[in-house]
Amino acid sequence: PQDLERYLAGRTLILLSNREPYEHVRSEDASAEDGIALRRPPGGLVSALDPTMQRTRGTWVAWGSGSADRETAGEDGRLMVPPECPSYTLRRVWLDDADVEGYYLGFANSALWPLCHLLLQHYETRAEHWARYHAVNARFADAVAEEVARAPGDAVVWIQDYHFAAAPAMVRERLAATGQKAFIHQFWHIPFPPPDILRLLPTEAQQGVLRGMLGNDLLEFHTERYAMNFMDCVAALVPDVQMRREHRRIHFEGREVHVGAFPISIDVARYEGLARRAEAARRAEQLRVRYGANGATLGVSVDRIDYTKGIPERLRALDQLFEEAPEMRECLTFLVVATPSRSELASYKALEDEVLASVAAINARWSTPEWTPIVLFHENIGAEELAAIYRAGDLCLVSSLQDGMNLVAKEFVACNVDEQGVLVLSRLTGAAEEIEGAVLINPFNVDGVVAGLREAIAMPQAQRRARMRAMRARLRRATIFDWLASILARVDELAPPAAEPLPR
Ligand code: ADQ
Repeated sequence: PQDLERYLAGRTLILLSNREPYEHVRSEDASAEDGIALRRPPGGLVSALDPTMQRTRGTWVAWGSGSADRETAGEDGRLMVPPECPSYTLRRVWLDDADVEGYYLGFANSALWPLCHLLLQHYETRAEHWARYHAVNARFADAVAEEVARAPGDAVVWIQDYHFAAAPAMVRERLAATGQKAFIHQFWHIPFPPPDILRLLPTEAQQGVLRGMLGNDLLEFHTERYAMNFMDCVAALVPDVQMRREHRRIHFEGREVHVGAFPISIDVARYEGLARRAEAARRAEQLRVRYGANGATLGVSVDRIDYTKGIPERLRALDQLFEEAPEMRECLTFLVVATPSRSELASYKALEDEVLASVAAINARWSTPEWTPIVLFHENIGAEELAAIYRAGDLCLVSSLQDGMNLVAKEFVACNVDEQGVLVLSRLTGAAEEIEGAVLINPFNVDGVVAGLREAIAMPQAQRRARMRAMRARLRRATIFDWLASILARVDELAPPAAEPLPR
């Protein structure tokens, strides 16, 4: 990853994301100083960006939540991180309960999230939610503009995700008002819907989202399809724009907005390394003996409990499989890793109850004295254990109803070091457009999922190995560091040349 810095020579990166890379939390732990411990949220994005931020000494702006976060930052919300080697600035922005309710749980997660995933039955719109989202985006834009003013050299502002659709135009406005310049770009981690769906937003919010995003110089999506959907929405809903679709370029308010596909990935070497440890081999064997004894197939799935992931649909398919294929009983055990998520929202809580109830019902229906069809790990699992679970799996089922990319599919491939596993993957994920060698399914079609599972279980060893090898070879050539490099290279191409390299 070293050579990433060359793209940033002479420029300072100002990142904006909802989640922060370092979080302070109250802790009873003996090692916690003054009862406060440091937590590094898991996730590929932080692990890819943190080293780059450390080496280029940029600023990361994010939501500071909780009193321990407040106590450890200065008056202005700033602190240097990481604590053991302070090298870049974390700027925390404070939100109150009404902000979280309207901006995060409200507009971001009850309007944009379901609409972008085409799951209209979960869509809810309230004027107050949009108003808060707009106000909170403005507050983050203020913080970003202040950090641009402090940054040495030219600034590159990089905004993450659907929490900040309105922010890019706001940052641009603030910089223009103070005569500052920066290259502004945004990565959108979830799908982008076609115009008929975006039309379901009230006009003010719909215009706020599209015009906000058009404040970017470059917009990055996982796939060409999402990028095209965005261009279609702009063409249909924003007057006075010209576009060159073939060049992925929109002419808006006298500037060019570039759009592109940059499929995200994982730290492949890290996952593979975790899965190759002797401890992971031992744990995988233990799981296989415990749950996949006597040659039974061990299936695995890993998700946050979210209605986009198709967990009830997956359970329905398993139930139907045991019903129609008695020979599968006692021959297939499924390890379902499902961690609660966004539980403050009623629809997520209801889904969690539904998942628990249907696992219990399937187990009550099919269990025998020697066999339990579904084993539920209803918690967040550490990376080491997760790698062992992936390694143990004969098959991994990803059944998302719609998913921007889906990193679980890539993690399973990276961890399947014994090259005996089959990936059964929903066509409705970004990953399905990139990964060749998976058994593709449509989770809405339960019969098709059952057929896909039967195909995976029956697949001859040689074919499994050949497919898994091909998927692994391809994944190694497209890691999260390649993703980051391709985005920074594109920024380097589009941004005005830096005045001169910065001393680091
Ligand atoms: P998510 O919707 O969170 O991400 P995904 O890409 O699958 O979906 O990433 C989930 C991550 O959480 C994976 O790294 C997985 O290992 C981890 N995880 C899930 N359940 C877990 C558990 N029980 N214990 C431990 N870890 C667990 C959003 C978009 C995706 C897009 C990513 C990145 O919705 O489509 O791929 O951002 O852009």
